[in-house]
Formats: sequence, C-alpha cells, structure tokens
Amino acid sequence: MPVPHLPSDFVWGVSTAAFQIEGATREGGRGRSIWDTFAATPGKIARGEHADVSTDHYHRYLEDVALMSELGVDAYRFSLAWPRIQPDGRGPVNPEGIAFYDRLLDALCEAGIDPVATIYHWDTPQALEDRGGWLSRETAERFAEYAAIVGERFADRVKMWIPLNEPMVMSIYGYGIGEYAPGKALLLDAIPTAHHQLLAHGLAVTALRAAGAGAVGTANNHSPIWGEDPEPVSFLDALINRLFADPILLGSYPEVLHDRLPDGFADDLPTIAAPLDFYGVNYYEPMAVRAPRTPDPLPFELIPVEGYPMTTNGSPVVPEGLRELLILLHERYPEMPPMHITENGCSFDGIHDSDRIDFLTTHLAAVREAMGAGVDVRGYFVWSLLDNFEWSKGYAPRFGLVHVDYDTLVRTPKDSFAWYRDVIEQSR
Ligand code: GCO
Repeated sequence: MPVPHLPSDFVWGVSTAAFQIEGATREGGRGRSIWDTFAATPGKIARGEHADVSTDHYHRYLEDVALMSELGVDAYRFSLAWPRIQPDGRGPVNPEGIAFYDRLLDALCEAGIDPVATIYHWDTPQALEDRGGWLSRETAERFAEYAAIVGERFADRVKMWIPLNEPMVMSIYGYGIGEYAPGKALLLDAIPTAHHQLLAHGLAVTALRAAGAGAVGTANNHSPIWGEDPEPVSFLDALINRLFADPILLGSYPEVLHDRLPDGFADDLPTIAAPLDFYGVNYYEPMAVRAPRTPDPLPFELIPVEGYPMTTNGSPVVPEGLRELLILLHERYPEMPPMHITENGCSFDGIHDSDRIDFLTTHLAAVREAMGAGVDVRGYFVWSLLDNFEWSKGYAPRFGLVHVDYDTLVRTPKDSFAWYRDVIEQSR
C-alpha cells in the first residue's frame, strides 16, 4: 500500500521518553524516581529487568540525534526527567540535569530538528511519591514550580511543550490497577490522581506561558471503546477518554465520575481548561468491554479485540480505530485545537520489520482519511526512534525504527527506518 500524500508542511517526528531510553539513573545528580523503585521491586518487571542502562541515551544522545538527522525528521518528542532537574521534586535545581538537556537541545537545534519537550513522562521523584504523589494536590503545585524552571531555561529552543504524557495511564495503571509505578491498586479511588494531574497540567500551561514558551499542548492516550452493552461502553469511554479530555476541552468532567473527584474540583476547572495550541493524541488500539459476568467492583469487564493481526506486545493492529478516534474527538470537542499524533507505533521483532512498515502505512492512511473528513491533523510522531524499556514488560517489546543491542548498545536502523526516511523525503 502506498503512503498517502500529506501536506508539505506536515510535521514528521519520532517520540521517546526519558526513563525508557536515558539510563544513567545514578549519574549526573539524578534523584530516584518511582520507576527506579518499581524496577527494583522483585516481580514488577519482566525477567527482573531495569532501566539503569537502557539504551544509554544519556551518553549516546549525539549518535541518536545523528540518526534523527539521517531520518530527516522535522521534530523530536522526548521527555525531561523530573528527578534530573529536581532530584527531590522540589527545591534546588540540579545543574548537571539542566546541562544534559542544554546539550541535547543544542544538538537538536544544530541539526535543524524542532525539540518537542514532554515535561513529565511518569518518572515522579520518589520523594514526592513519599508525600502522596498524585493522590496529593501538593504534587500539582510542585509540578507547576518544575514547569516554570524548565520553561525559563529551555523556552528559547523548545518548539512545542507537553506538560504531562498520558495522565490516564498514570492514574489507571499506576494507581488504579498497580501494573505500573507506583504500583497502587485503588481501582476507582484512583480518580483523584486524574484531577491532580490535570490541575498540574493547567498550572504548567500558565507557568510555560509566563516563561514565554512556544506552542503548548498535551498528549493523551485515547482508544475507541467497542462493545454491545451501551452502559459499560459509556463508562469506560468516560474513564479512559473523557475524564482526561473533557476538563481540558470542555471545562467539565463526565457527570458519572463526579462522586469520585476531590471536593472543590470545579474550582480548578478554569485553570485546567486553559486554551492549548495543539492536542496530542497517542493511539495504539481500540478497547472492548461488556457488562461484568460476575460481581465486580467495576461496572465493566474488558474483553479481547479479536479478529486482527497482533503485535508482539499483544496489541491488535486496528488502523481504522485511529480514523474512528480522530473523527470522534473532532466531533465531540468543537473547540479542539489542531491535533498531532504524538505517539503511534507497534512492537515487532527483527531488522527486516515489514510488519512495522505495514502498521505505519495503514495508520498514516487512517490519519489521511480522518483529515479528508475534516479533522485538522498537523503531524505524526512514530513511537519510537529506538527500541527501549517498555515499562513492566522490560526490553522484549521492540518499538524502535532502530534496533538496540542491549549488550553492546549498538544501534542498527531497521528496514522501517529507511522506509520512514523515504516517506519524509517524498512528502516534501
Ligand atoms: C504509552 C507511553 C509509551 C509506551 C508506548 C508503547 O503510550 O504507553 O507513552 O511510553 O512505551 O506507548 O506502549
């Protein structure tokens, strides 16, 4: 299938995250994060793997920038590690942390690649988690201070800002079911963490604007919710999608979740609903639900999405789900700013990764179809540049356009790297 024609000013990018690629977890003055703690806890990460070295991007970032240059990307989405900037999540700034990101930003600008900075991609400083983490409103206030620090230092080079990556995953996987750090299984009692992250987002937007930041947006993980039973579909759509989008784009929360939100949540909505310059959508797959077949504290039961090819990470390959999602968001939110696909990708093995090429081709076609239906999409960022630490699944799932040998740390571009390079070149 040929790649659809996209506008000549379409933004082509790749995405990564600090904890997943940097390594050097005990270097450069970095403090401990909840993911260091989680990875050191037996049984939490597949095969007992951890991210202390990972791809060693902290030392090899120039090589990785050179790879991005070879790709010809317009932009690079990465995340700043809060524990590198403020080791305890509050108070003094770590100059070595600032210096690392100064070096990375300078290298990107030198290469003509626009930096897209995610301020937080789940690596909460452990010292803040010890004070309640996202269950505590105080963390939103500390986050605003952190955002002001990085805004003041990096706004001269960062082109696009994303305060938090996928607060839904932090709330649901980190505090709701415990599959991710910090490993709490509070189920629906985790919903206050959504509000505190959204408040952190709103406070960060204000801080970034005060620092003279360029474009400010967000990056939410969204999925179309499929199922026969309208009630569980509606509830999971509220929990996974609307809880994190409505406050930003409508200035309200889904009614069905109001009783789970902290007292006085409505007072924070004007801050949370600060207008954005773009809305980032991270898409991987649809979700399917039905009513629980046995007594369950949750009013829904996840069921497999069947009948599609599967990635090595156990995700169904459903490009039409991306088209459906983009049209749904466009129609649900009249004030939706221009969108970017801030993450889309798949895990497949091997250097000759035709499955990945097929995945990316069909998902780009879905984006093009949504654009033809009136959706304003401005860019697409492949997850990910490099194979990396895939959270609780460790290093087995390989999402990279570039293969990483975790013994030698040698980078090897895959067939999909050359394909993406050609797509970018031909789109000019
Ligand atoms: C996410 C995260 C990434 C993941 C990627 C593959 O969307 O979950 O942003 O950190 O590694 O999505 O699962």
